[in-house]
Amino acid sequence: MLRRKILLPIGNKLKHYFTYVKSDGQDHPMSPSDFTYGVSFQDPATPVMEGLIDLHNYIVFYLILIFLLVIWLLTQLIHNYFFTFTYPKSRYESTWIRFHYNSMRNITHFSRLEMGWTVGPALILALLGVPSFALLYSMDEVLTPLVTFKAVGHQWYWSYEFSDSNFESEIIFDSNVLFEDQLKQGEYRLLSVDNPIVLPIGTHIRTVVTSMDVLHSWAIPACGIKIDACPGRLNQVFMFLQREGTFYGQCSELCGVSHSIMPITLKAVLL
Ligand SMILES: [Cu+2]
Repeated sequence: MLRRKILLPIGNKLKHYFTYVKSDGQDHPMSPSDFTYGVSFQDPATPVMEGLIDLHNYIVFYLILIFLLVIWLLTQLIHNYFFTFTYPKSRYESTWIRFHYNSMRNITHFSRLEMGWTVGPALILALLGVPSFALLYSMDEVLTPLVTFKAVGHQWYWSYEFSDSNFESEIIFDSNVLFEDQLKQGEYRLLSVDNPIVLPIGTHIRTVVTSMDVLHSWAIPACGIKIDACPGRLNQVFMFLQREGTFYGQCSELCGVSHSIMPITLKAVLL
């Protein structure tokens, strides 16, 4: 009864979230990266994104400790404040008030404690700063890239240029969004483009980002990339794709009325 009336319907509802229908019409188990209602980061495709996720988890550890400490201090404060203005109604209450008075007495004008709560946060900041700077500078590291390409922002599409001397001839193409009536099964609305950029895995890639008109931002969360595209200026960013896949991003700088229709689709392939 319980199983048929309650558990099975709930299970079927949940199954809907954990499966998706592929083009063959069959339900297939989802991989964690396909999770429709995910709230965390996308699966990383580059070492930089792995580092960013690790740093995030590291910082959240301290964040939880500080949160618990502050909540504990606040409850103690409210508790003691309450007892300060309470006239004892019984012997039991007066014992409690005395206990709290005695336990709080040492907290005011306590110079060693004050030194502690000055030095403690400074130490925590240093603990957060060291891995953060290490990651920041490693992201800027220039490793001789095999492929260099240029991503140029336009109102409102991206164009890509492979005009490196490594290539026999220049490859220049525009990458426009696919509108709803152009989408095929498996493509994403406002994320899929007609000409995705195809890049090799397992090699160092340099992206040079600029803009033709206004500020745009070239961003792919799975690759840990978000870099401004400024007119008249070249910004460079490095990536080392570790796995095959299709990675999506969007322009991340408010650039005009059609800011939402200039996504980025990157296909990482094994060459
Ligand atoms: Cu833009």
